[in-house]
Amino acid sequence: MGVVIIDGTTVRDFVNDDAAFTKSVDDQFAALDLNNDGVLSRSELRTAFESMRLIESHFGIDAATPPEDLKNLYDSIFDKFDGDKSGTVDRGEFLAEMRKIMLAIADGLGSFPIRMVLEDDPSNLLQKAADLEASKLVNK
Ligand SMILES: [Ca+2]
Repeated sequence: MGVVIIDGTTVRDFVNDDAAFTKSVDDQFAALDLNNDGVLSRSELRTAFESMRLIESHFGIDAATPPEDLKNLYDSIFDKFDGDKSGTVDRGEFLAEMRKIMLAIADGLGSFPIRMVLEDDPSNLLQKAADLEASKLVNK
C-alpha cells in the first residue's frame, strides 16, 4: 500500500509518454490474459474491472449496484473495448480504450491534486503514472 498524490497532468503526461504507457498497458494485458491466448474474453475483462476500483467509479459502479445492472454495465464496457465486435479484446483494442479511459480520468481530475491510497499492485496504471512523475523529478 502506498499513498500517492496525483492530478490530471500526472495522468496525462503518463498517457502521452507512448513508450511508458504502452509498456504498462501491455504488462497489464499480459497479467489479465489468464489463459494466455493473446486476447481477453468477456470474463477476463470483467475480472480486470473488478480489480480496478478507480475504473469502476469512472463508470459509476458502486456496491449497491444490482447484479443485473452490473452485468449489463460490464457487457457495455466489453462492447466499448471490442471495437471490431469479434467477441474478444486484443492488445491493440485494449491499449486504445485504456488510453481513452485514462485521458477521461485525467480530465475528471483536472488540476486538483488528489491523494490516493493504492493497493500494492505493480500493474496499477495510476501507480505507474505517479512513479513516472517521481522519476522525472529525481532526474531534474
Ligand atoms: Ca485470454
